[in-house]
This record gives sequence, C-alpha cells and structure tokens, in this order.
Amino acid sequence: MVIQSLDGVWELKEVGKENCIKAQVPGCVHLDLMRAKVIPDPFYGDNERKVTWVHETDWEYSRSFRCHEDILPCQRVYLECDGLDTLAEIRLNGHKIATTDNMYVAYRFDVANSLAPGDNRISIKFKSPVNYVKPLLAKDSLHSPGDSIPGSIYTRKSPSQWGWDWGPKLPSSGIWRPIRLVGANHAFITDLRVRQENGRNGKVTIKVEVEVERISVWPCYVVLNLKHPDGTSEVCETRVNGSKARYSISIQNPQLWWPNGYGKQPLYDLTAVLMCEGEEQDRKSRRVGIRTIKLEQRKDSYGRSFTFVVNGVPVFCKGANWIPADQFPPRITDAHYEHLISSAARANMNMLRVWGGGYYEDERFYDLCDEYGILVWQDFTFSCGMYPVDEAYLENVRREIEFNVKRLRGRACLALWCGNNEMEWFMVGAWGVEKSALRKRQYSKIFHDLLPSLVSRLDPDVAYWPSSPYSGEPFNDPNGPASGDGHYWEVWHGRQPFTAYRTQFHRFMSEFGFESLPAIETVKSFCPDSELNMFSHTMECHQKNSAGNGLILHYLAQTFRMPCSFEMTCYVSQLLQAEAMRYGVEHWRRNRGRCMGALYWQLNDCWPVCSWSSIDYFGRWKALHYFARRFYEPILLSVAEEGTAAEIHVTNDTTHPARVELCWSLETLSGKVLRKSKVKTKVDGGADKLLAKLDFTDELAGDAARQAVLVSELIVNGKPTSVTMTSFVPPKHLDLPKAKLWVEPGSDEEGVYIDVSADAVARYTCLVVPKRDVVFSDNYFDIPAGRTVRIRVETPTDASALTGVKAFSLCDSY
Ligand code: BMA
Repeated sequence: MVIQSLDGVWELKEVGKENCIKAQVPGCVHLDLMRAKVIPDPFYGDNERKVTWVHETDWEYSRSFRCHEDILPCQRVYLECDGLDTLAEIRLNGHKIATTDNMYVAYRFDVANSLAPGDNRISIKFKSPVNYVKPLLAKDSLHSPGDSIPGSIYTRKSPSQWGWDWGPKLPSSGIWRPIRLVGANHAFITDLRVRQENGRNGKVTIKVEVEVERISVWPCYVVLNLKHPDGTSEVCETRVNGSKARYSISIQNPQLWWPNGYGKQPLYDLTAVLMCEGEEQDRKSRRVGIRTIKLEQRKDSYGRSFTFVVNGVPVFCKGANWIPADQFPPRITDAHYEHLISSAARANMNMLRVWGGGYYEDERFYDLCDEYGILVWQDFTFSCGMYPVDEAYLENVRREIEFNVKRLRGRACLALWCGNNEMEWFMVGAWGVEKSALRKRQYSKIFHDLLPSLVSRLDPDVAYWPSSPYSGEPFNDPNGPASGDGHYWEVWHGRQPFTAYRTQFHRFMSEFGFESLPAIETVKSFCPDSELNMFSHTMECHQKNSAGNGLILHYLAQTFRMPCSFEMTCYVSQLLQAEAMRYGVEHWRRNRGRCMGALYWQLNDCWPVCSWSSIDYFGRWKALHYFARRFYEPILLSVAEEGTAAEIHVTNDTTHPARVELCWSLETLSGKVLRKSKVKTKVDGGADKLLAKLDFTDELAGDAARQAVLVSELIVNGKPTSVTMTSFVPPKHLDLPKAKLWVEPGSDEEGVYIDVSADAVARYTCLVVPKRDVVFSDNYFDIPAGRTVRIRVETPTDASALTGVKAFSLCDSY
C-alpha cells in the first residue's frame, strides 16, 4: 500500500465567501478560527455566547496537493477519511466524490478517476448542523435532550457538543480525524479479528480472521506474528481463500489479563502482514489480552444479580463515567488521555463507562484502558432523546454500529455494549410516553431489535444491554433496584441528603453524582478577578445545570460553615462533593454481593466548568479524586455512623482472605482518648465484614458530640493502610480548634515526600503548591491531634515540586 497523508495545513473559509484562513487538519472550525484570531477563546468569560454564528455558518476546507508519483499507477486509489464532522460534501478537482453524514465512521472512496497527475485540489464543505436540523424539527416533535440546542437527534453527531448540563453549546464542524490517499495493487486488509477460545487445562486458542479486499486475482497469503508478553514470538503463514484468511494459534500457559487491582495486564501483540507476489501489500496489528468476561445475572433473594465476572472472579466495578475530554476533540493530546486514564487507575478504578452522549473514543483511549486494566462499559452514542427510525436513519446507524463494533471488538478492556443513556427510563417516566405503543415500537426498533442483532452477529463474545439504566425486561421499571443497573439522582437533582444513598440497594449503580467548583486556578482561566463570585455572570455561564450553584449552597448549609472567601468556597464545595460520593460508594461496597458496581458521574470535563467531575478540564484532581482513591481501595475501611452509634466495616475486594487489625479510638479534638479498642480478625476475599458495632451514647451526650471524633485505623497483613475520621455532628457544628499545621518536605530512596503535623484535629487538610499542579499520594486528609502524616509527591517527580508548599484545613475556611 502506498499512503499519502493529507493532514496538515489546509485553507478554511465560509461557504460562498472569498477570505481564507489557515486551517489545521485534523481539527475543527472553532480551533482554526481561534488560531487565526477571528474568534476569541469560547471558553473564556461569556465568549461562548459571542461565537454562536460559527455553528450557524457553512464552512469549506480545501487544499492543493501533488499526488505522490507511486500512487497514481496503483490499481486502486482511495481517499480515506477517518472522521468527518458531520454533514460533509467532498470534491476532488471539482468532481463530487460523496456526501457524508456520520461523524463516527471512517469512509473510504475510490477516487482513481478524479485524481490528476501533478496538482490536485480537494475541498470538503460542511453544512451548519444547527441549520440542517431546523426544518426537521419543524416537521416532527421528537424529544431532544434538555440543556442542548434542539435537534442533535436528527444527526449522527456527538449529542453533547450541542450543549449539556456540563457542556457549552458549541457544535463544531471539520475534518476531525486523519485523512489520506491510499494506493493499493493486489489486495489490502479490511479487518483483523481476534477471538479467544478456552480449552481444557487453561489452554487458550487465539482464532485469527483476516478480511481482505482483493483487487487482482494473484494468490495472497498472510504472515501472522504473535509476540508474547515475555518477548518471544511465533510466526505462521496462511493462505487467503476468497476474501478471508483464518488461523488458530494455541497458547499453552497463557498469561491472563486482569482488571486493575486483580493482577497484571499482559498483552500479546498480533501483526498480520498481507503478502502477494512476494511483496508486502498491507499490515494490521492488534493487541490481545487473554481473559474471559461475562455479565452474570442470577436469580437471588433480592431479584437478579448484575455482576461482571472476569477470569471466573466476580469483580466489584469501581469507577466513573467518561465524557469527551474536550469540547473540541481534535486537540486532545496523548498526554491528556494518559493523564486521565492513569489517574483513574491511580484512584483504584477498574471500570469507565463511555457515556452515550459523547462519541466512540479514539484508539488511544482503549489502548490505555487495555494497559491500565480499566474495563470499558461502552454505550452506543444515543442519549436522552427520541431518535428517528426512518429507513435512511436506520441504515446510517447500522453502518455506524458495524464500523465501531468491528473496530473495538476483541479489546481486552471491552466489557459491555450498551444501547443508550437513560432513554428507556425517560420513556416510562419523565417523557410520559409509556402508554404510546408507537413510541415504544420505534424505540424498540433500534434498542431491542437492530442493536442486539448487530452485536450478536458481530461480537457475540461481549454482552449487550439495551439502556442504562435497564432492568432486564423491556419497559419494566428500568431504574428499579431488584435487577439491572441504576441511576440515582435524588441526592443532587432531588435535594435529598447524602444519607439517602444509604437507602438505595441497586444491583449496580452506574450513575450518581454531585457537583463542585473546580480548582481556583481553573476558575481563573476563564473568570476575571472582578467576577470571582458564585453568582456572577461569568460563573453562571460556567454552570450549565441551572439549579447547580444554588444546590451547592443548599448542601453546603447542611454540612459546612459559610466559607470566608471565594477561594475557600471552591475548597469547601469540593469537600461536599467528595463526602457525597464517599457516602454512596462506601454504602454500596458494604453491600458487596447485593451491589456489584459503583460508577460515579463523572470522571472528567470537556471545558473549565462547575460540574460533577473529579478531575477538571486541566487535569487537576479535585478533592473527590483523592477520596475516590480511598473509597475504591481494594481493602476498604468504612464507618457507618448514625446518631451516636457507629458500625465499622472492612470490605475486601481481593480474591484472598486478609488478616486485619482495626484500632479505633474516640478522642477529643485535642487528642484525649475517651474510649478505644482493637479488633483482630480475618476478612474473606470478596466479602464485607462488620468489625465493630459501637454505641457512644454516654461519651457523646449533650455538647460532647461537638468535641469528639472517632479515629479508626486499619492494619492489613501487618501493614498500616488507612485512617478514617468520623464525626457525630456535621462538620459545621464541630468545635474545631484552630489547628496549627507544620509541613516538612524531605526525600528518600522512594522519592519526594512531605510530613504534615497538626497540634489539634485538622480536618480535610489540603496541600497546595503555588503555580504547580502536583499530584500527591493523598490530599484533603484528616490528621488526628498531635500526629504526623507522611504524604508522597507522585508528579512532578523533581524536588522543586514542593517549593512554597502550604497546608490549610477546614478551620481555615471560615
Ligand atoms: C446523568 C447523565 C447526564 C447528565 C447527568 C447530570 O443522568 O446521564 O445526562 O449530565 O445526569 O445531570
């Protein structure tokens, strides 16, 4: 194959106008206009509102190029577009090549007849998506997602780009993924499929299928090279019969791939080289992780279980929901993906749900999930709307599903295909269409007929689940607790207190969340100093849930004192969010077995905003992300307090029993011990155990509850692992002394650390380094009176990471 990339510098202009600016491909209109200074940064201030004309305009990308001389003589010449966003018309030297209308598929067009020797000109026009849907909206009244420019449902363009309750209304256009010319002579590979068959005694057979498009009649063969994780390789050859070559490779003692926390992620590298007439024609590679994965649903006393079983081990899925990492995806760097996925793994996560309002992610995303042991719950891209079901639309969807299932199947990380986000739940609830047989039939056409039949044909090895949430039976209590997965939003949207999480017993909690402000540096990236106020115009432009800032204050009033500054409001709002998620997750983990997964809403952001994320747009960890690292710990210490009573639990997610020692002490805020004790016991693998049931009615009578905390420490197999602090009044009512904090940086063979000491109880101690984004081993942690906590610096690794480090705690926030 001869490949000529057409990425790089193009020209961009409004359709019908003369003036061109320089454009970058892959890219999108907004990024090009920003670079050319035609528009201001839409993320700053209220600029989002000033650039709406951009998505109301038709745009044209074009460029000239000289065709490589070895392409023209090829038997076939194709134009390959990995991603066109979305309503495109492609012309080559004036000839219309095609129109396209789906940003999620790659296209290949035969362009041999339109190419010229020497200079060529290619142009791609993009219709305004917003104008395109206007007449469709006028004709029909299908539900569009809320908080969004209406009509996204009529296109196959990422729904959340049209706005969401955390995202700006900036649907861009452009050549968002690479584009190239490809010359082929005898044949080329259209698919490399790998399946795994489990034999006896742990033997695994890798079944390889290479799909080939033949151009000439010359015989072809495929050379397969399988490189084992230990570096050894095996090579074999097989003939192409018709359009396929098949081969089975058996592996005697396979190294198994495990989700994060359960073992390693060894990957086998498979390369297929297509040969003809002794010459290489094409090659494709895939990485293979050997594992089995099943979605187990067994009848039990609560209803029906919902458990992912990997290599025979039931896994409690710990993680978050993933949204697009940028409103303008072409600028997402490898480093940004790496930071986000490695941060998920560092917070002990083992699953991410690629939410159906975004898009099917880049290979880079799934590569990292394979490497870090992050299971992927993959929604198809349908969310919170009613979608058309006319033949042309269904055909478009069919092509999209085929393309993406074929692209992603066989990935070690891929755990589930899910039809859509929240549509079945809305149909029987909020939209009130449960009685409309027609709407149900229309919905079923896609999610109960088309998608399951495509998945069972194309990827029978991975389970299909029609919607999230879903109960297992069409339209029957989709968000019920007895079976399937659940979304619980009564905390936050429903204004219920955090304790309401403890009344919920779903089998798998795939969404629940709580908002916070991002870090102050993040706020300052979009907000002038004069607007640093929760209710300022700028701050409200960066809060897309209209009730959001009010809700934060509503909950703040229940838990914390009024912060003394805007900066402290950022800090306290993050503590609130972190505490809310801790309440929920610890409860579901204590109920391990009945519940087998907790994915909070949401891991990341697509712009700097006040949202439910635990990592903000710039990659800064909010308090929640540090809390997640603790509440997703493989062996979790948690305390369920109520009134003056407390139950201390240990939840063991590992496959082995753990010898644990629990030391608890009820102490005053200055450190005087009121009562303490120890428990030594064994906690089975995959089990929760109640270690202590305590009643402090006597010690906490009257005002004493405001003066005391319960400190619990866990030692696992001889190693101290966690310390938690529990109060019996909301933190706002604690009589916290002004704790003095000392920070002492140091370094040893393990790297840079910092010792933090407090003379009295210091709650939610926060370390900050001016102008540096430092990831610590822990942050927003409690220090019992008179103790020292050693915190390690994870990134950056140089000693200067701690220059100017400061610590403060809750008592400094008011
Ligand atoms: C969930 C998601 C999103 C939304 C979030 C917060 O249900 O599916 O639609 O952003 O709620 O409201």
